Amino acid sequence: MKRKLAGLVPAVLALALALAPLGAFAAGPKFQSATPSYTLPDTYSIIFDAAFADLTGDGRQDAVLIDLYKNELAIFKGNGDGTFQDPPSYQPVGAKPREIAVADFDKDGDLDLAISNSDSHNVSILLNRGDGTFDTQTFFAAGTYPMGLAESDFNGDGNADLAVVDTLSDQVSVLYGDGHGAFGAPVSFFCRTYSSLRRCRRLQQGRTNGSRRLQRLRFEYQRAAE
Ligand SMILES: [Ca+2]
Ligand SMILES: [Ca+2]
Ligand SMILES: [Ca+2]
Repeated sequence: MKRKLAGLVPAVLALALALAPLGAFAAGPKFQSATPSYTLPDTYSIIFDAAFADLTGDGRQDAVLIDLYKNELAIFKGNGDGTFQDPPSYQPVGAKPREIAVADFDKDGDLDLAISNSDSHNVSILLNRGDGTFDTQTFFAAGTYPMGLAESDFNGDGNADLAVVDTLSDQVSVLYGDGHGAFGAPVSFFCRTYSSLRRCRRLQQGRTNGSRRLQRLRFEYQRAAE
């Protein structure tokens, strides 16, 4: 559903890498220059995560970048030929946004966005109007200093849920979705020890065919422990 580039990268780099042909990586660590490239206009912009999904419903992949410095998203609409419309549109999010998850949280047929905001200790939910514009964000509490973020239907009720890694408390918080774009209070699982990590693994395994999600959660655990 999306491609992600996690971590701190220069503001111009994320889309440049995204646009590089896959063949450029096949023969070794050679990078092909990617043109055009896209740059966020603010000198201090810091792209912390990126996601690629069709947010406008036209069958073309769009790009969403998190600007950690400005506490906002930049959304580049895709042209379907490897280029994007520039300038992007912007959406405010919480304090120090970290990661993006994409899913249809209100089950109306278009893709919505969830953003973990570490310094406001919550998740922003942006519901898509169907054309790549979004309703005013809604915040949901997500533990202490949330960073890593993954979506899945963890309890099998057909509604997309969120798992958030709370980096200052070494725990994973799960926010269960109601299928209308809202989420319940976070349910936390400690992951400091191996036994409690196994409990988190079982949480993931409760999802049907959830092996890929399991790997993701384990990865996030490792990041949280750094
Ligand atoms: Ca699109
Ligand atoms: Ca939706
Ligand atoms: Ca669910």
